Amino acid sequence: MTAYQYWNPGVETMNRSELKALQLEKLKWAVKNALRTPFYAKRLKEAGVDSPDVIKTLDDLRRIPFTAKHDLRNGFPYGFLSVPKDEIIRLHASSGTTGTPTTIYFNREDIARWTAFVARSIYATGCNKTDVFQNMITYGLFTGGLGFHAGGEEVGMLVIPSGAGNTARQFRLMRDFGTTVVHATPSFLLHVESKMREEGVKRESLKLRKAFAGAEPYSEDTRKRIEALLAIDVYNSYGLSEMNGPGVAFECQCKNGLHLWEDGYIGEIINPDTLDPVKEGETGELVLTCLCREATPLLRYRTRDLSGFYTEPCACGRTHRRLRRITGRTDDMLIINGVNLFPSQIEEVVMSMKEAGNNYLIVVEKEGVLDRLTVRIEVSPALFTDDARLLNALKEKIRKTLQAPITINPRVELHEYGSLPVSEGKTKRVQDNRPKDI
Ligand code: DLL
Repeated sequence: MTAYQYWNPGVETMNRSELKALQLEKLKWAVKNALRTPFYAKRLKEAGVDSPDVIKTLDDLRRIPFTAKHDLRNGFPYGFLSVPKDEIIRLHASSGTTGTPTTIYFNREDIARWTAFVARSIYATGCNKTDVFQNMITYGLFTGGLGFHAGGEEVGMLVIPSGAGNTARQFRLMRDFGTTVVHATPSFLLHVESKMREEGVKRESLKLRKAFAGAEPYSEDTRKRIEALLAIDVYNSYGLSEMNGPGVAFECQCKNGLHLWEDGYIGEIINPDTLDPVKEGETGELVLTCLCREATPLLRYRTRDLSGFYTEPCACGRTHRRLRRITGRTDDMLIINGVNLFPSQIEEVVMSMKEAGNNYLIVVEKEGVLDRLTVRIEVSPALFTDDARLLNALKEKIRKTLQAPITINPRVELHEYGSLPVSEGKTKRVQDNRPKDI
């Protein structure tokens, strides 16, 4: 029997009606904060929510309009600030693609509350103060570095702020200090494994037993691959800068969906087209309301992430609902000659094929009037050969395996192990080279 670890059993296993009562109380607090910001003062009043007293039950949440990323951008720099500037002690920002950053400000209590959620998440995976934690992710404006750093310290682990990149140094730190847990993007973990082989690092020389992997979508097959190659347990970690960063939803030792910490966040799943709630258990866009940050309130924020709630309870005893693995975003869907394709569909196939290496890239181009999909795949070192006949047979096998589930006939290019670009941060798996004005 697994002895499940709770950071705060009173809250983590609270019955659903108590949890909802707590959410209602915190929602009123969040609305009160929001009314102090220039953005919500206008937006909420227009919607008739001019006081927290309008919120009488959790269903009244639906009286609050959605907030979108472009609202945050338009509110830059201080449109969402609810406290005097001299009370804020930190900011985090994501640059996005269009240039104007989305910026979140924290006061001292906000940082403490966020840290407690990250600590709870780390503890839920079975880590404790005896662990040595190497945080192999970017520090800086990105929330993954400082967020996990503070959470790890709160748990009492020895935290090594190694940051991302430089695998040779990562291996040295792991050996010197007996690292037991690492945090990285899943693609960086795959890269670490390739480098281990290349540099002849023996698995037995390391004490590694767990990894937290998140910040980008990955499939169950990718998790299994990392677990098998590195002989560790991998826990899925979900968060976004707008909701503080990591520590929003996290897998427990059951590794079967991510507990959304519902005393910190209210989660809704909506149909992104009609904006109506989907039926219990169905997939849709995740909308989050932050109940744990004072300085920058965000209510009913449209994450664009696609997920859904599991309906059955978790064996660990936690009552906070679990989100299914995030498969992609409403905005990363590719339309190829009219067929909808999510990059995650390709990843599932690539990661389930033992012939495929750890890295791949999806390229979309125009060929005449038609779209052309090419999947560049690294091949396992043992299979890469000069024999054109063998390579062609392998290419054909991969092409057929891909074509069946995606219903698009892709061009497959095989690449030598370690030759496709690797990123230290979030990996860009899609290159859409089609002209934008067509
Ligand atoms: O990625 C926060 C974070 C840091 C999460 C470290 C986990 C670990 P952003 O840079 O704002 O924040 O990016 C947020 O990344 O809306 C999702 O689209 C995606 N994402 C994050 N975690 C996962 C995950 C951080 N576990 C955006 N699975 C989110 C799938 C994820 N996508």
